[in-house]
Amino acid sequence: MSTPWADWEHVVKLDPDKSLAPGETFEDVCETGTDALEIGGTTGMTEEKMERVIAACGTYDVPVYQEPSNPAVVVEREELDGYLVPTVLNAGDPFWLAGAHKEWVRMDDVDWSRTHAEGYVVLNPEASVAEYTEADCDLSAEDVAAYAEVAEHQLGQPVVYVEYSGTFGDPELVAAAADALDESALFYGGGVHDYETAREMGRHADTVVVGDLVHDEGVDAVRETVEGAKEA
Ligand code: 1GP
Repeated sequence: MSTPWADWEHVVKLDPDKSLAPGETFEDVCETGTDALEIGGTTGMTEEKMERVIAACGTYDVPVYQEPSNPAVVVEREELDGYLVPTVLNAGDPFWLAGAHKEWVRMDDVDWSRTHAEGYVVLNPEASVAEYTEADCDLSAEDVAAYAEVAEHQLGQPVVYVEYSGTFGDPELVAAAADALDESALFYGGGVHDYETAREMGRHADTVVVGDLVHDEGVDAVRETVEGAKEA
């Protein structure tokens, strides 16, 4: 199995429903030193918005992956290196475990050779992804570790994603997930906003994902997080 994320220490997640910081371009984002771009967002997504961002990012020397939040926004474009497709392990609504995926397979001719599963554990109850999926965020470190083990060994998912979108998470829970994994990679995302926060989570996670910061603060702040993740 190919594992393109094996060397990723830092990823920028671009939300096509949000704009970049004033005066900045996608080229600037690609020059921060980040290892890959994930294009995805939970709300307000359309195929057109996805296509616009993917087309704009695809001309630089950074891999571009789509992370679709629902089957209707999956796009096929030559600029894409592949798809990172979430399942939400602690979703209250099973649609987000396999239902959305079933609809996708019915609609599209899925290119499985470029499609990789991410097992999400959603932990910020205030985040729209938590509301959307009715996630049970009231989890202990042991719960998170157990979900990580299920993702790897029961479901065969090559990536486990501890998701605190919008807030900085509990490093102990991230460490517990890391300890539970053998081969699968651990992504962490949520509230990473400077060198220290990136370094802290980078000590536990294989890959640190930065989202809002690129839209709210811009590329100088993102560059600091790249350094933090890489020096962890
Ligand atoms: C969101 O995990 C990512 O899916 C990043 O979170 O926007 O809080 O950086 P932030």
